[in-house]
Amino acid sequence: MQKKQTKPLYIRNANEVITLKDSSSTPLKKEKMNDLKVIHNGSVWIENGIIQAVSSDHELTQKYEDRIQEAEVIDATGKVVMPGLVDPHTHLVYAGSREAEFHMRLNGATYMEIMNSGGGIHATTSKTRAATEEQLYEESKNRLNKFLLHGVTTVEAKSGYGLDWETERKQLTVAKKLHEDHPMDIVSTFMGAHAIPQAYKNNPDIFVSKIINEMLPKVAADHLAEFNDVFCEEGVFTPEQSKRVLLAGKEFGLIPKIHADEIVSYGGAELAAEVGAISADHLLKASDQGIQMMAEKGVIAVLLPGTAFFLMTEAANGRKMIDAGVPVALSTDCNPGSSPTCSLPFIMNLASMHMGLTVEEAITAATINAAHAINRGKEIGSLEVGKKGDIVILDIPNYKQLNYHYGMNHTDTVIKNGIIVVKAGSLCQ
Ligand code: IZC
Ligand code: ZN
Repeated sequence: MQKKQTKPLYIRNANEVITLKDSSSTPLKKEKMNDLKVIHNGSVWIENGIIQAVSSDHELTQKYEDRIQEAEVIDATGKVVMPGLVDPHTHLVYAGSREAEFHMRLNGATYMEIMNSGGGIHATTSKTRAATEEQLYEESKNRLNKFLLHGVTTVEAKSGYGLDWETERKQLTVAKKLHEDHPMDIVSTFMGAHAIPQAYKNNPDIFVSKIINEMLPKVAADHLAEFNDVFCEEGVFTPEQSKRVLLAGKEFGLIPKIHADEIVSYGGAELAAEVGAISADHLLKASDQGIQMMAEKGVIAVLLPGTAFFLMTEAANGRKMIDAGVPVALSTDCNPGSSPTCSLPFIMNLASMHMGLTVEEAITAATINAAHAINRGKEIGSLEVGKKGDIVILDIPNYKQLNYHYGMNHTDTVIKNGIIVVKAGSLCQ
């Protein structure tokens, strides 16, 4: 797909342009999450992939009077224009699928029981180890296309289905290649500490040392990731082991992230605050003290209500976290076991229905706060002069309909780096 646009792009006269304009360079908290800074009858001028102006159609038509002829014009009359959605937590690069486990769960088995009997993450690890780099690339590219069709223009992608260096590197290499070849931007996270491999079942600390002494140095030396994540959960990595891995990653310049307090309350939120993680993700069972500590340290809560939905458990208490002053972001958690979806808009709907977020808070959480959760708050997540031309045009007359028609895809047009990549709901080739 093409990566360069020569003509300026002029998106004109949207019913609503959701700008999320904010002069601070930190994630939005509390009542600020409700302020979308909407322009009615708004327009956006993009050039060289970067937003040059966002204002009323009247103002921009005057400003660019002499240049409209040379621009490619998109008429957004009757529609909503908003920042491209950002997904800050995905397990994008994997092989195969696990629908058989879904049926086992429908018959009463739990996610952890399946994992402990050698399925779950272990099943995907076997398939990912066996896949060629080309197969992994094709499967992951397919998912990226589905994300784009749902208005997502940047995703974070974790490794963690190798649990050996060769396969972890293969996953991170695929993510890097897709970042270069595909219109989507991909931000990589190393997650060697995703599960204890079967071979180390009785010696988990030896595996932890392997991650620290053998894998992390190579991730850093080859610039394969920016973040370092750990599945801190009872039966997986203890808070002590998680802390070792995260602090060691920090020594190599990798920013900590944590899968925290998903299934039991395990001190994950507290650990996130203690090690200075950029985000703590899941948090269904986070303690009040952990939430308080996250608020004090400004750790972003990346909430994944699709996972609770798919595992048929109660979602995290997003309302309580926002009220406590924790900046909240949203994500699909796209993975083959606990959240096989690329629909971030559906996750936004769940955030309102099952976590008590307003429509406005859900939009903030899937754009500017999600961008901050992957350290991209200065480049994406809002429509402001100087930011990337990453924009979604929705075929709805006002943003409140985004969460209202649940399970539907309103994406009409997607613009990535100032280039139209989805038109009338279909991918441009
Ligand atoms: O493949 O099950 N929770 N990691 C932690 C996952 C879910 C992914 C999976
Ligand atoms: Zn995850």
